[in-house]
Amino acid sequence: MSRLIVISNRVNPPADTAVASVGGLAMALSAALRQENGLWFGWSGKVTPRFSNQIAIQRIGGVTVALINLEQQDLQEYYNGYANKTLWPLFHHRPDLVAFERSFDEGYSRVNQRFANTVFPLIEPDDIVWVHDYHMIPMGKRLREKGLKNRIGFFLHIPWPAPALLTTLPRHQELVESLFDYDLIGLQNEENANSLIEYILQVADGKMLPDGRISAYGKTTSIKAFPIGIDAREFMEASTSQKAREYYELMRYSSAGRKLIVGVDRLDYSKGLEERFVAYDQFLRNHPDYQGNVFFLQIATPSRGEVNAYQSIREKLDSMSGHINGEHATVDWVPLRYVNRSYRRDELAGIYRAAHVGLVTPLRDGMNLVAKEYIAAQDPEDPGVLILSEFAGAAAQMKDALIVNPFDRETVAEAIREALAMPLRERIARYEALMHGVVTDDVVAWRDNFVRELKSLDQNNKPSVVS
Ligand code: ADQ
Repeated sequence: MSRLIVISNRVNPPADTAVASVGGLAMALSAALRQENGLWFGWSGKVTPRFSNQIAIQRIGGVTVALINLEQQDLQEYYNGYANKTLWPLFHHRPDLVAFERSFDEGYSRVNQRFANTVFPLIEPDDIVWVHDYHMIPMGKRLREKGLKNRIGFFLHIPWPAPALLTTLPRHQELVESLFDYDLIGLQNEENANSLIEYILQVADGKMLPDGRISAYGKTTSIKAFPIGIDAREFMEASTSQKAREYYELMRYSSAGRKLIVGVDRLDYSKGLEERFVAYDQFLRNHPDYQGNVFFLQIATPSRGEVNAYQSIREKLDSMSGHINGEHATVDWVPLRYVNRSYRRDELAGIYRAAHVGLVTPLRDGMNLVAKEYIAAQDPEDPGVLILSEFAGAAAQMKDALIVNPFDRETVAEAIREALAMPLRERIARYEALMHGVVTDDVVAWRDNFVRELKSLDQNNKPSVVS
């Protein structure tokens, strides 16, 4: 029987669906694999002094996983290095934060090769292989070099940059060429798919074929948008669970009749937290009538703490939150609660449900699952309002949110005011339209659409059903 073999950098399914794994990829893949006969291969999160190709196969939270450890040098050069100091900032439009170092390149190639060597013997002829994200771009090529003939798909969870930006990356051609060993390449939305296609046509002298496939470097592949979703049913259930109710009550009790604005993010410069704090400060300045009647809860869980850019954004936010509270707080009111810890999913669901406004304003984001979780957790009879950045992939689908430019603090401040004052009828209309999308385009639809498309390609990567 054909299995789905998922390969990603980190493998961390939550042991219990109510418990969070912070990070969109972990949430999406564990939801996608729970109902599929499959295997999830990747890094255990553990670091050992020397690399060993020993694999630990376990079952966690309904998902079968095959785990390997990284060695210290891999962690520095591949994970903290090429993945998070080179590709992540470049793909999130932050060339100022990009570090290029030869040792990072080497670490990236080495770990991809090691992953390929280790996973290869686990793959059977009928299996479908699905590789995930920027850590693993060359994985398809490495597996083909070992003789793997199976269908191999790739999905990028983060944005694909415009060609002008990508060409600043040393050996950018090599990276893009390696994508051509996949049968299918999935991106979060059309804009990202078009950026990759544009690069292939302009820089790699590629050609679009009449059947929609694209060829370059003597090979052919397919590129398509597959917008990721959440496990909407699970999240809706979580939002009415006992734990969620406790958190809902806690938030309502502690807000003492004040309106609540919520933000939930990994602590990452791409999430626009500094700009969000500035916009909230602007809102308080523009609308003194709201002083004392509203508060903003920002939950930001530290991530990638070994990378300098993450240390400095953390320091900046500590200082900004102190300033905002110092400036506006009164003896009985704190305008900003800034929290650096993670919460269980059912706790988060209760917090989202209690919030009148969900503030999701990344500067650049592949999709952003928090926007979808916020909507799924709302009370249909008295829903909150989502404010969403136009630069989140989710904005292409969630058009009934209040869409803002996160760099423009006056616009975000005005959207906060509009959201807080929005009449019930309009809130319900927007919520219903958004909820329809969240439920229809959920994580199962995402997985099924991708896998169906991958299976439909014949051995020569031609669509076997011509529509
Ligand atoms: P991320 O950058 O991690 O994901 P996002 O899509 O918002 O971003 O997912 C974050 C996940 O972590 C959500 O499920 C959220 O609930 C959870 N989370 C965040 N902070 C938390 C906290 N304090 N406590 C508990 N849980 C918390 C990457 C891309 C995104 C893309 C996803 C999926 O960067 O653009 O949407 O992958 O493809």
